[in-house]
Amino acid sequence: MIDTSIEEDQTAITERRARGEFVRGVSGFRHAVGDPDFPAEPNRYHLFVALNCPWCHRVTLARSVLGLQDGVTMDVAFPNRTGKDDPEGPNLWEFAPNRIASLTSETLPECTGETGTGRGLRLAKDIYRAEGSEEQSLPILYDKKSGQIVSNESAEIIRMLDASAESLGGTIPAKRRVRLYPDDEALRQHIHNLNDLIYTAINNGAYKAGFSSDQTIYTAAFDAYFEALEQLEQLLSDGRPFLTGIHFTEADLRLFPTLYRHDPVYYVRMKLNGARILDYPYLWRWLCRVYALPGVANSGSLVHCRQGYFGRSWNGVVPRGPSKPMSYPEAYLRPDLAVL
Ligand SMILES: N[C@@H](CCC(=O)N[C@@H](CS)C(=O)NCC(=O)O)C(=O)O
Repeated sequence: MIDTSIEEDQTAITERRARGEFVRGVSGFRHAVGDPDFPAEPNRYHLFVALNCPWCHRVTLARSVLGLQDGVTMDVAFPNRTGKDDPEGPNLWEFAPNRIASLTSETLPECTGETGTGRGLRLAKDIYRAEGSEEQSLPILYDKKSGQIVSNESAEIIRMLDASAESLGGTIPAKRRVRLYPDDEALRQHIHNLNDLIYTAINNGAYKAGFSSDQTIYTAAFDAYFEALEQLEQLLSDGRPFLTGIHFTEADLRLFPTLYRHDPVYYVRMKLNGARILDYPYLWRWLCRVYALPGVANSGSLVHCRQGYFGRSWNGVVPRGPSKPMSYPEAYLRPDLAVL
């Protein structure tokens, strides 16, 4: 049985997909930094990400809050995939720093070429092809020394970065650095339980709502998503700053990418228009609190999110809002916007 806090159950995947259910596949590369072939060393590992992808957002967050910006290098793909006129085919992640975003009519300054392999590849798919794999997903953790993919599973990548932060070249001294997955067994159990709920109903649930073409599956995903938000609002209503108590952990990190996208993107794109996060005062304060942590604000980009999610859906036009009560992400600097 697959751990549902990491990946979806793959039972009857063909039939489920044929019925219109969005079912996420499994990640094929599951090595770990710390394995004999992949020792933890500064400046040996590289991340390939797209800033609109919420799974990539987990790893950019972990890299920043752990102070690994120097120790683990990174390339950023353009938020829209290749088009149908591309010689390699449509729907592929591309490293294209010169591509123009329709939202801004400019290039996106965060986008880079591909620098991790030393071969200046254009597509993420080319990184997989070099290993005989047909996968194409981001994020990828890559070993620059051996020229191999270590892992393409974000849930596991963030654990590795946390466990080996020091040896990977982390710049924050251990006593000041957050521990995403602390040693305490009871706390770990609490994190597992939260991960399970957050992955199934919220992180992946948002995709199930937005990308399934069956009304019944959509309705179930919509209901589960808002029930889970309600449950987390209750949990935070005792005044605790973070989900497990006083410390920011992996559970908070994994909730953040979805809630950060909810009001400005998912409310419309994933048809999750039951409520805004702004309508949940405790969740809103939690969101602002996490946004204010050092390294968090600049590990994501709502420009990339809006360009990526809307630029490939419907007619490709990107909605302008929200503008009331404020534009985003500036709203995340205002915990007081939601009245307790
Ligand atoms: N299990 C993976 C899932 C990653 C994933 O689904 N990434 C999406 C982007 S949001 C992707 O690249 N999918 C492949 C594709 O659509 O071509 C993880 O969490 O790391």
